[in-house]
Amino acid sequence: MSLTFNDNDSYNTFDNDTKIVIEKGLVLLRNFVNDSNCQSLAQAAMSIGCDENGGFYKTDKQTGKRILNTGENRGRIYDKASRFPNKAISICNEAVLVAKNLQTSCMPNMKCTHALLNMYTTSDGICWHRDIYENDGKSDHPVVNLCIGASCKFAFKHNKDDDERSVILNNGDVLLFGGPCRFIMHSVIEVYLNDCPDWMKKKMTATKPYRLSFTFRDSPEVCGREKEFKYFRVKENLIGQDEFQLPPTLSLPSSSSSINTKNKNHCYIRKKVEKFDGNKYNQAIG
Ligand SMILES: O=C(O)CCC(=O)C(=O)O
Repeated sequence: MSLTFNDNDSYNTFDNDTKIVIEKGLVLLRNFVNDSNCQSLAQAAMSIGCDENGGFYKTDKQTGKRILNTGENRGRIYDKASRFPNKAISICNEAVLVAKNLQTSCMPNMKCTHALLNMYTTSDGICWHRDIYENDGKSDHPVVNLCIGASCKFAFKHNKDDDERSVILNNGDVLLFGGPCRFIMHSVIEVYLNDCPDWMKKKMTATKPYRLSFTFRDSPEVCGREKEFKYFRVKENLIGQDEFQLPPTLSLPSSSSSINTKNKNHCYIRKKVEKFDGNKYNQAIG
C-alpha cells in the first residue's frame, strides 16, 4: 500500500503554546501530527489490523466469528518497530527530540524498538495500570503515545491514593511519559467516538469512528521474542501492579507542586471519588 505523508506537522513550527510540560517527565505535544498524516497513519494501521495473522482480530473458538483479539472492545497489536510505517517511527523520534529540548521536561532519550497499536471501537477505555512489563521496556526512557481518530480522556496519577489528573487527547496529539514519570499509573477513562476528525466521519469506509493509539517503546530486551507478547490477557497477565516499587534511581516528583496548572484545558485535577472496583480493574488492558 502506498501512503502519502506531508511535512506540515507542528514539529516543524516554533509554536511553543502547543508543547506542554505537565510535570517533569510528562509532556503533551498538542496537534503534533497534521490531520492528513493522521488519516494516512489510520489507513496504514487499519491495513495492519486486518492482517489475518497478527492483526486486531482472532476467531472465536466457540462461534467461529471474528472478534477483537483482547476479547473486549479493543484490538491490540504489539510488534517490532519495523512492522509499523516509517512515518510513525519518525514522528516518535521527533516527539522525543522536541520534548527533550523543552526546559524542565527532564525527558530522557529513547530509541524506538517496538510499538503497541490499540484500536478502541467503543467508549470503553483501558483500566488503571503502570507499564511495568518487559515488553514495555526496562529503562526510564519514555513511552510515546500518539493519538489518532476519536478523542479520549486520559488520566494519570503517581500513587493509587492520589487525586486523578487527566487530559483530553485529540487526533494528532502526542503524550510522552519518561524519566520520573516513566512508571506513572494511567488509564483511558473514556473514548469519545463522536469527537473525531471529519475524514473519519465521512463514509470512505464501512467502519464506524474509532480511536487508535500508537505507543512507542524502547524495549531492546525483547527483540526477537515478540511472539511472547502477542496477546495480553488481563486476568492472567495483569500481575504485580500492587507490589510494584519504583526503581530507587527514579525519585517521585512531589504530587502537586510540579503540576502545570497554567492552562486548565490542558490538565486538570479531579477529586478522587471512586472506591477501588475489582470489576473495573479486570477490564481490558494492554
Ligand atoms: O491507548 C492509550 O492511549 C493508552 C494505552 C496504554 O495505556 C498502554 O498501552 O499501556
